[in-house]
Amino acid sequence: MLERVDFRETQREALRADVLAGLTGARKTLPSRWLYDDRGSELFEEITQLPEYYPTRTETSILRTHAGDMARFCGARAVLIEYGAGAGVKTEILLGALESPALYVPVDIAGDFLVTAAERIEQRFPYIEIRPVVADFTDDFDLPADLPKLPPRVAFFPGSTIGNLAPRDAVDLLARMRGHVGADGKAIVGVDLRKDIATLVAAYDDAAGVTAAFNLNLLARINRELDADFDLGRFAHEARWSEAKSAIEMHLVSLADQTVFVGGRRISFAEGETIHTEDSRKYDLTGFARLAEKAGWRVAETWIDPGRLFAVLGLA
Ligand code: AVJ
Repeated sequence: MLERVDFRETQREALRADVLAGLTGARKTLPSRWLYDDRGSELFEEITQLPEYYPTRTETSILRTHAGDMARFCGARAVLIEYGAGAGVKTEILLGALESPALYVPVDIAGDFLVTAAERIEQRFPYIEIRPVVADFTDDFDLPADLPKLPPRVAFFPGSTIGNLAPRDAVDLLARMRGHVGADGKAIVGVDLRKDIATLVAAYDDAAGVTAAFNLNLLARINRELDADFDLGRFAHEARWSEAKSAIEMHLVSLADQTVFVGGRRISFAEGETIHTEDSRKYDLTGFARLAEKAGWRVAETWIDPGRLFAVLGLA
């Protein structure tokens, strides 16, 4: 319990530092990881069900179709390390296809979430051993020293979360995975692909307004946790395509000249000024292969849907 209170307090301090740094620069920006408080995670779950949001259902169908191949790619007695504990449908598809015995190592920064996730997996797959690791996978961390090294380890990173990272950070994370699994290890990574801009923009600006609510919840969270006074009616969600970055950018646009009191500071917004809240990069297969090679990987397998919307890559 005490540990949880400490974690919340540390998180609040980190949020305050990020908000002040992000909103006092020449161009206002907030790190996308703060989108996922309880409400944000709930809204993201809703996003994955939207007709416009193709990535989750497409990746899930790729996993279902090719689970057998993926399990063979993992090999016998696999040690599956997941970056960001899913315990969702995608994880269960892969775990369900793995030959037993197997070892599942979910890595997540939220300890209580990790425990719930591990319990669910334990119930569904009693023959799979689980070794949860509490760590921020966007930073360097060590795996438990007694984790088996012998059956090649496999890093699992679904969801195209790799797309939220700047290419340099994506290479760092892929290199960290290489370090964790070793030279004979493997990785299975979900990557959202470039496609026509209308499809991309619609996926991040849905008709029902769920993505707008998801983005605006960041301001509600800052109001809640930092006693700020953002007026949510005076900011609007925007999703725009950046050709230069090959990314969908999410922004919150100020609808008026206004000032907001946040973290003990008064921050001015001009009408039309934005807070940049997320990048979601879209790769083509050769572009991602180049990125992976910089981190010491080669693309060994490409599992893709017939519409070529999304790819699950086997790296070796
Ligand atoms: C789960 C982080 C990959 O970038 O598509 C969905 C997050 N943001 N709609 C994505 C998100 C807006 C999502 N990721």
